[in-house]
Amino acid sequence: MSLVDRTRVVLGQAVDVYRDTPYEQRLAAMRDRLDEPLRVAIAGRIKAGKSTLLNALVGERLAPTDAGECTRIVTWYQDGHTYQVVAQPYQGPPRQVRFSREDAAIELDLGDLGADDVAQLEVSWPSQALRAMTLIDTPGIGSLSEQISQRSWSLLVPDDEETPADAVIYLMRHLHSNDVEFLRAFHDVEVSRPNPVNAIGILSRADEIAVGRLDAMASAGRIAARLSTDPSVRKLVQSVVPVAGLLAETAATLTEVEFARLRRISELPPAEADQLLLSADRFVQTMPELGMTSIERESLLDRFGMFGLRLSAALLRHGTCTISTELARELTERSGLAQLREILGSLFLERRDVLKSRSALLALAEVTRVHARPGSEIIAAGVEEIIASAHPFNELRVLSGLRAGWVTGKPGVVAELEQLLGGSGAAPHQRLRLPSEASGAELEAAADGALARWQRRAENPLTSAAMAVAARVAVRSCEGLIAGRHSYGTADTKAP
Ligand SMILES: Nc1nc2c(ncn2[C@@H]2O[C@H](COP(=O)(O)OP(=O)(O)OP(=O)(O)O)[C@@H](O)[C@H]2O)c(=O)[nH]1
Ligand SMILES: [Mg+2]
Repeated sequence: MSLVDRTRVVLGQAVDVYRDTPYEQRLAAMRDRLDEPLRVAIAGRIKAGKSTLLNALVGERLAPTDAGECTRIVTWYQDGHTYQVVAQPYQGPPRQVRFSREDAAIELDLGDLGADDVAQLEVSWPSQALRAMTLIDTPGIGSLSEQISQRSWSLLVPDDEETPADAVIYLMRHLHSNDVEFLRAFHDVEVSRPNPVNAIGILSRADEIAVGRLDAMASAGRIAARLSTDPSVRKLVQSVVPVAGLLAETAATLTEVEFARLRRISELPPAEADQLLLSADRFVQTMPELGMTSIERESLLDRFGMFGLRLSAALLRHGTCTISTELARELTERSGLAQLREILGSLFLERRDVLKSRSALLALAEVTRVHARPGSEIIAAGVEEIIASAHPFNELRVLSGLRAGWVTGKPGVVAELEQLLGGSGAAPHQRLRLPSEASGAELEAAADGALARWQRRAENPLTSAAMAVAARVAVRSCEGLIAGRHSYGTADTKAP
């Protein structure tokens, strides 16, 4: 039986044990959650670019950016049949919130509710992207003690049993001591809660890194690569990717009017265009013959940033792009969003069942611990059995052990182990370090080779105790690959 099926069964038993108690409904909801999209929270410091990135991922300007009281409320964005916004006030029943679309961005009207009265907002929006994952936008974390930070904090590290998010995208503009403090605190709590296995780091607003110069993304890439190998960062997130969220958001929602204005800039003689794009002030205030008001220029600047303007002008001038859809595609590619999507796919979506089961089992373990009643000890034992025996969890455990530095070895061996266990993606070719077009025979040969190597390591008396345990898990992963039960992310788990 697959991990997610085993989890469903034990949750079903728990619903029976807790029938007619206040927990019955919650347990049933946990079971339903197994069939819902993965829940991914977007977290980080104030103005890190969280809401902008969310919009880029959805491809629409749903989340309010910049000012506005709604940025202070935890907001869920989920796929739905209709467009609807519901507020969950701290007091009183949920209520529908009126919204309008202005300038392509949605505006909410909370009516007589203040932002402080609302525990969370739930936005339903028909969207392909949201069908794969529900996104949770969180208020910026300034200091851990602040009241608003507290809301994000309690979403990510709740006091009670259920973690609302299965995985976290953590935005950092550059590593700040607060980031480390924040990440540590939410990684402290056992295997279940966010740990490097379900957290991805983003070096956000990457276009601003080299003050918007055309090589900004390359510099950002180097910084992100350095961060990704920094041991203190590796303990906290799987990897760090640079993303220029604003550019990605704008590319996804580019209008023909904007395109026409960019074209006008690109048609200036190069020296003049360079002068105009030297600074934001110059762009807004000089060259009246351009025929754009300062308001139009400001809005272009808000949508693209200096880097986006320079890049777009260059792409149009060199003829790399001639129509708006081409420009949009090129900007998306260069924003880092495509790479982020790929990583989200291989690290989160491919192992969504493992991540969802993990959230559910941890929550269930907590319910049985805190609210024991007749029969609950059997449930607790069942949960423990799954957590201890399910192979995907063993893989996750070893992966976090590697990240935390408990499992050590030669760098080459550690790197191989990490990939074999799905640290860079759960697909067989990713585990076996082969190109995606590798043939079945190549995969098989690589899996056989890996099996022999890891068996030797597991049995070698000179292997450290921790590495021997890890090697045995690797052997199981190889056996799984050979048996064709490769997508551990979604498929089976029980030892044969
Ligand atoms: N240049 C540039 N600006 C960005 C980028 N992402 C966001 N911004 C700008 O940064 C400001 C804050 O962006 P938001 O997306 O609202 O940031 P946030 O993290 O959601 O902010 P809070 O929710 O208030 O904490 C806005 O003015 C954005 O336009 C980016 O990738 N590049
Ligand atoms: Mg925000």
